Amino acid sequence: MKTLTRSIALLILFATTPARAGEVDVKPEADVRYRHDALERGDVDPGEEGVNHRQRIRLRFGASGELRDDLSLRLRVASGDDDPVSTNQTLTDAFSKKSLTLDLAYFDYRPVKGFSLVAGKQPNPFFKPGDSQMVWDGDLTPEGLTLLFSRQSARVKWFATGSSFWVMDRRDGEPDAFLLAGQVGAGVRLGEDFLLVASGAFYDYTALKGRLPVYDDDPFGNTVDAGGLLVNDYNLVDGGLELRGKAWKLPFSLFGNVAMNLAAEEGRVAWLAGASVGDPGKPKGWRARYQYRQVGSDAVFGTFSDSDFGGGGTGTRGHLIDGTFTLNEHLSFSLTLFLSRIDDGDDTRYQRIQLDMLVKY
Ligand SMILES: [Ca+2]
Ligand SMILES: [Ca+2]
Ligand SMILES: [Ca+2]
Repeated sequence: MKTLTRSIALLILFATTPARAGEVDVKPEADVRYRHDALERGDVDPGEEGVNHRQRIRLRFGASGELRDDLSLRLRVASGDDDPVSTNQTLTDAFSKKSLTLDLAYFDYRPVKGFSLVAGKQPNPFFKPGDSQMVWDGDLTPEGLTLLFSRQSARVKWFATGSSFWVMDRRDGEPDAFLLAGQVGAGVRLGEDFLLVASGAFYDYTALKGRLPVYDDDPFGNTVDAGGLLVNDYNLVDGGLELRGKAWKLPFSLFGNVAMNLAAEEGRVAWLAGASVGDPGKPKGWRARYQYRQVGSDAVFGTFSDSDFGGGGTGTRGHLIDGTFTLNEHLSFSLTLFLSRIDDGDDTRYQRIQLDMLVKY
């Protein structure tokens, strides 16, 4: 199946290379990240058993085509196995050949000004304050249909997003599991230098409660019963706020995100607050960022939340510090530090350092 996916993906990529594309405006995209990852779980001294060093690569390679003014399509393959929240490939197994997977495959149709219909395996359409991964891991590419609306006036940009995503296709009369999601928000310009973005969302999962976890038989921190079945439904309300601006010529951002699962009785709240300074978007640009996060065991759906913080999933709390330096338009460096604890009854300490080199075009 994997070989088939890879062959189809590569075929389409070749078919859309600029030389053969005729009138269509095709843009290739690619990035490769090389990462050193050091994880320490539990109260052990560094260097002792319990610290795991590893190096990992991530490749993403694709193309997008503007077919008409109102229609575009995009395809991307990535390294890794089929993990929904990671495309990393650990360097291991005697230089064995590594697999490619289908990461994005969708089209974007804009029949009316301000409206957009996105269909397929697509980028996450929801606004996330400060790139927060509390509810949605940054690698997640959901599958289904999204309708987007946006309207720009002099100082305010309104946006509304509605999605119907297929979480699990089941058969033999078993109900399929969906994620039905809606988000509304606005970005407001305040004076010359400030932008305030506020959002509110409702994320309703169907047909999860009383069933097995949907990926890898792992609830990723969510509560399961003695038989391994999910105890709760997930009906999330989510609020986000971000203030971007400039102070003493330095770009900064303040951000916060709160989510609550209305269907759970315990561990139902998650929140995050943080700040960043700098802008890594240009050559010689840099950014330093800090956030504190607390995620109740059933506050969000664990399978789709951050795969790195606290070892991944829910039932975590702690600090996240990261810095990025962009040397030139193709090369940047990052350092990320996780200082967290896991709500596993023992309050296990989880620390992690990631050192990244990223090359992209
Ligand atoms: Ca991830
Ligand atoms: Ca079905
Ligand atoms: Ca529900």
